[in-house]
Amino acid sequence: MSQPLSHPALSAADPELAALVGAEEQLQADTLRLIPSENYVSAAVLEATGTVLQNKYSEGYAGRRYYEGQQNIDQVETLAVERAKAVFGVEHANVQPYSGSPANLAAYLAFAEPGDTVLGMALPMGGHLTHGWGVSATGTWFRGVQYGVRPDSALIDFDEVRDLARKERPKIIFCGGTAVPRTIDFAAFGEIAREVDAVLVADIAHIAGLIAGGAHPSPVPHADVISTTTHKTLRGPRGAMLMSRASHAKAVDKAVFPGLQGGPHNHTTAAIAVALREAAAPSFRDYAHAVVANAKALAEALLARGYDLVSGGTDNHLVLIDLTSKDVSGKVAAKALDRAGIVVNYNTVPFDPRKPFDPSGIRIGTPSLTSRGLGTDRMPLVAEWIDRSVQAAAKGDEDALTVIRGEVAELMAAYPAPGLPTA
Ligand code: DSN
Repeated sequence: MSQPLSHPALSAADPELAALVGAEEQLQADTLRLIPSENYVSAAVLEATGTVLQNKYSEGYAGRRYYEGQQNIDQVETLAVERAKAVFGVEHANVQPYSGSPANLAAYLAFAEPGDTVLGMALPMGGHLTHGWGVSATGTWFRGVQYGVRPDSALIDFDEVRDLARKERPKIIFCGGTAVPRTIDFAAFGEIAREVDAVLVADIAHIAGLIAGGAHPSPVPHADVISTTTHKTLRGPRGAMLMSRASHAKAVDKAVFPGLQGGPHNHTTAAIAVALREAAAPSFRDYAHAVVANAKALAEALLARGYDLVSGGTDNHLVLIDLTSKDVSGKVAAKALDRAGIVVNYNTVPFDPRKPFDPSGIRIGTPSLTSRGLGTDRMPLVAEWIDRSVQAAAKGDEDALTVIRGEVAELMAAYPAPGLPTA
């Protein structure tokens, strides 16, 4: 069983807050974390985020700052930039965006004017808010046109994407999303974007680690700009990057600073550099392939138990379960799973007749459990726990959930999580 980190200074200065941090460490140690956008960072990445680099202001870019005292910070940022370029094989990298939404907003600022048309995947079909969805600033300040998936296969309908692009002539096309269980065909998107003279932004936030580890095709030959967070499959700190061809470097940099942001978060930049060094190691390739192998094994085990999976399975780290046939809503199931020590999020499924706040599906993924070292042999047990929890949710059987929670904690104790202390 894990013990809370001591955090001596924090405990002395603010015991109330230190206790919450300790409780979160315990929760992350004891539970089976299946949210596909989450992970466990290494102790080295954690340490980098807690350094004095956070004390420093550095508006500008290495060698071109508006504040003095950048002797070390310039080198930190240059390391992160060069490592990003090497890991992803890109000509330009900007490591300053605070997170994924600001990174995407910078792409709008760089390549479109307010009121321009942008084409992105609809949120309920698996896209992201910032791909032009109505409630987001990107769908308010820009004219968002949205594509979806085919009703029969739940795969992206490229005929629809091409037709919309020809008709609407978007300035920007976004590909990628938050609930897409299948390989993104960057080449197909690139061809459409070139035909209509649009800038193609590949949002690889979910799959950046898989791309870095060679477990998903790279968008590099096809996309003009690549946007990613750094904390999902890439296993870095909470942050983001924008990468591009050299010809777009100036526009990207100007949009991030001074267009949208002030000083970069230098402690985050340092941790991004550490994560990218880890991503360049051979063991990261094993991790990336294991994430996918685990997701496929988990999908198979769920199918064998009669679960309906959006698109029938997965090619990546993510599985979207449609619970309609199980007579339990996504929200009820997610909350029951949480009580059983299995952490997921409820999610819409394509063409969901239910509302986003209580949709038909749950979204699960394998990055966190893979980082703890669980392999495909454990996925039938994970599927069994999910199945028993969903059945317990349908029956309101709290005792069953308590039993599962104990079983989960026992197995998790055998797989210490990176960055968390072990007894
Ligand atoms: N919140 C992220 C996710 O969970 O996929 C997307 O921004």
